[in-house]
Amino acid sequence: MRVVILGGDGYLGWPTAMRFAAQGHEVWAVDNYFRRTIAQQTASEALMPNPNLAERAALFEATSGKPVQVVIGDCCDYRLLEKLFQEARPEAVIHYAEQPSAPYSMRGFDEARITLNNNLNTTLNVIWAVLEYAPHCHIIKLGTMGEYGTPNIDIEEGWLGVEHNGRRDTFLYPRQAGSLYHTTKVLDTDLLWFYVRTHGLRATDLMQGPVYGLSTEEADQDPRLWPNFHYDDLFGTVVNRFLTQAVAGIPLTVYGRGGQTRGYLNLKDTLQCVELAMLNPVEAGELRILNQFTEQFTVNQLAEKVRQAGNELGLDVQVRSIDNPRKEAEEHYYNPKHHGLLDLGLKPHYMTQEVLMEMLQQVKRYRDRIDEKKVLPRVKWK
Ligand code: USQ
Repeated sequence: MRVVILGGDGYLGWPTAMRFAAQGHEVWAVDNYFRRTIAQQTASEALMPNPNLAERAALFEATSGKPVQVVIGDCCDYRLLEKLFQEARPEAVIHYAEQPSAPYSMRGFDEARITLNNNLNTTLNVIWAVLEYAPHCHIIKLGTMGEYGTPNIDIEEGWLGVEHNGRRDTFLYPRQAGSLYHTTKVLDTDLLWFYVRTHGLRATDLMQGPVYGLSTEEADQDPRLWPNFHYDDLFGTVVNRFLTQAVAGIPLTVYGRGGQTRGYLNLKDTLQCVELAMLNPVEAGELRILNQFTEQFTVNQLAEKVRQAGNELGLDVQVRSIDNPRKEAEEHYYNPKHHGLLDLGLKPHYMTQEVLMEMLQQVKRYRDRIDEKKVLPRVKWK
């Protein structure tokens, strides 16, 4: 298939570009290094040095023989997408091109505005590029489980049947996000749903939980192909942070009481999920919403798992609760459905001790590059 990956330099975008190219798809990876730039501006650089996108693509082509076409540019610039969509006529577009950090979006007015502008403008541009230049193209957009928040009822897969005064209808599941970043994803879903209803787009919105890992079949060929791995308080997700803290001898930073529960998944499963969505497109006029995670844990359970894996490797891992910089429920009901992707054929890679130990070994190779100043939270919600 001809597939355009927006945000192709990112933690998920680059591994996806390699995977699809390896499978023989024709791939365009688009990025303006926005995440690299704001990471540098906030002293939140990734653990490993990552070659730039053109260098990565050249390295990957040298090892695999498969090309990834690189486009450096800003998806907020509609002219860039117009030109690309006219040339590529994509059958699928994977939309990752968003500011991905909740804490960054809560840092101040400028970061709030940047997050809102970037995320919504990009989504609107993608929708219009499809409408005008590739009307059959399947939009696969990365949303987040954080759109739902932590309601005190079961979380359905995107939609909720409601009975009211003896009548029944189905609506988008109520959403109440916990950060401005997560709220932009709620707004993205509404935008998509509007254009699906009115213009007959075909779209899949993936409600993904926090991802962990470094390893994919393609990245394992050469550490220079690894995705950007963040352990800082802004761009690092909790498992990647805990693993790095364990290696550096920093007590694992459990925020508050640690009962916060989320649905997690291995990076390898993100690739499977996106591929399954692409290979099983929806009909025109359909918005499919899939909850994308494989298992759920509290923060305390994660810390305990990392502590045990670290101890197996002879690391003395301590766990310490610190003041929660976020405004979120620290003990709550959490029961989200997630059978859509399993029904499509997802084969999960679970968070076993072996998987955690392998990741600890990978991080240990870069022990000297861990900067302790990047670890403690620098942004407070309230
Ligand atoms: N947490 C800690 N200690 C830490 C870091 C995080 O206790 O050192 C807690 C957080 O308070 C939260 C949970 O761990 O309750 C998850 O935090 P996270 O930073 O891993 O995830 P989050 O900020 O929600 O965002 C990440 C990605 C985002 C994606 C989201 C999926 O950065 O792009 O949308 O995961 S979800 O969390 O399901 O909304």
